[in-house]
Amino acid sequence: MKLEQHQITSHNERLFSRHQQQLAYVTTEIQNSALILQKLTDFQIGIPSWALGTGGTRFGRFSLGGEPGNIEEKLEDIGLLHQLNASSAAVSLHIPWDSTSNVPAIKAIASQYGLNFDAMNSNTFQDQPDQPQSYKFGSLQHVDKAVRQQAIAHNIEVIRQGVELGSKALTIWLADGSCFPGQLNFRKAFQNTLESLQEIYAALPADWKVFVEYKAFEPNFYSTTVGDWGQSLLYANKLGPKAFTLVDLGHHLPNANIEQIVSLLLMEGKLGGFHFNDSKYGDDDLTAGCMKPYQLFLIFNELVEGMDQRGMNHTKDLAWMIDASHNVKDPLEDLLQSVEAIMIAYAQALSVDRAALVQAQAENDVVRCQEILQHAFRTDVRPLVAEARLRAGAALSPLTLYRESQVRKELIRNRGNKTIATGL
Ligand SMILES: [Mn+2]
Repeated sequence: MKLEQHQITSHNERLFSRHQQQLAYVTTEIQNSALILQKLTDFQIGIPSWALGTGGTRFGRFSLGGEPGNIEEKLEDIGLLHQLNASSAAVSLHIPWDSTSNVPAIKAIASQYGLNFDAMNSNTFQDQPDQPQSYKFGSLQHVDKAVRQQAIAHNIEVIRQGVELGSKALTIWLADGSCFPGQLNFRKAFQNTLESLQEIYAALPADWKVFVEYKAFEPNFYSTTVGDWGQSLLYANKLGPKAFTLVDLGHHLPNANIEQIVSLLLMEGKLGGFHFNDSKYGDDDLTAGCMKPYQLFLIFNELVEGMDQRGMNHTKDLAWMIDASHNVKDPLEDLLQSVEAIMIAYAQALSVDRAALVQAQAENDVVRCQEILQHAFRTDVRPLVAEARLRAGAALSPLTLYRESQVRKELIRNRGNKTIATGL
């Protein structure tokens, strides 16, 4: 469904005077607010096609109703998010879940909503009904060459479909690893994976990137063949200039210093993109910023500093995507919350007094360093994020308008109560 422009306009009119007061205050507090507004307007976050329906755990899944049943409906839902927040202009597809035989129609729907195709995701972590070989014991790492070949061919097929749609990147996340000590020869698993990745890399078009996503554990519980950023960076370095590491915030062991990882990957020119989410215990795939908003800010602080050091374009040079699963919330509401949290963290990072921080670091003024970062984190930048949306023709409060418009009720009316979105 699509909102009428007058719905957005009248929503904004109702909130406008209060917004003006809040904005006036924050623009006096933050020196570079005009620049921040421009950067917020440009910044776009990729929505994962697999997160538009209710997620589940191995214990069960509780459907919400009105979930998108196909790629067309997924694009409609992301189009609605983008109408509400003007910050969700991309979709990250997952093959085979989103495979389509009608590429021109899909491209037409995407362009109607102003959406681009961000990185394509392959899937060798589960078996499809018609495939001859099983991924039970891995895919690109497998001891049997026939299994590796099947997984390589799948990734190359994902690239082919991505080229047709206008995507420019492939994300490979592998479930490969082992569940028990002794099950796997680590070196052989690494070598097999590297050789497989090299074949996929050779199939990349000149203007494509491949992102190697790492994850500490799960579904394997003893070893993971791309288990951390060091292993991912090893693969990326051995593969070549089109290969990068992808950081998923939920894929670390507890208390990992993700901001330091990000800083060093940027230094090496090997940070490719992001999967935003938040977690308390493991790969919880919760709403970005819901548990550790200060960590999210610190990560963005390193991103902004590191990208500026290298003269990178904040909007285009890294792939910004969400990877989440919604078990108890309306997925669309959850995604609106995640995008908002990411924009807030980005705005806060942009507001850091960089020159003062450099000086305080040089003087070993630890207290001042902390004060500078915490001042940025504790300044309420929400009016700036709202103003960027307003200027782009979106809603001052996307979540409020979503609820006022009774979107979910309408989706259930149109699609039914029992639809199940393909995905996790
Ligand atoms: Mn991920």
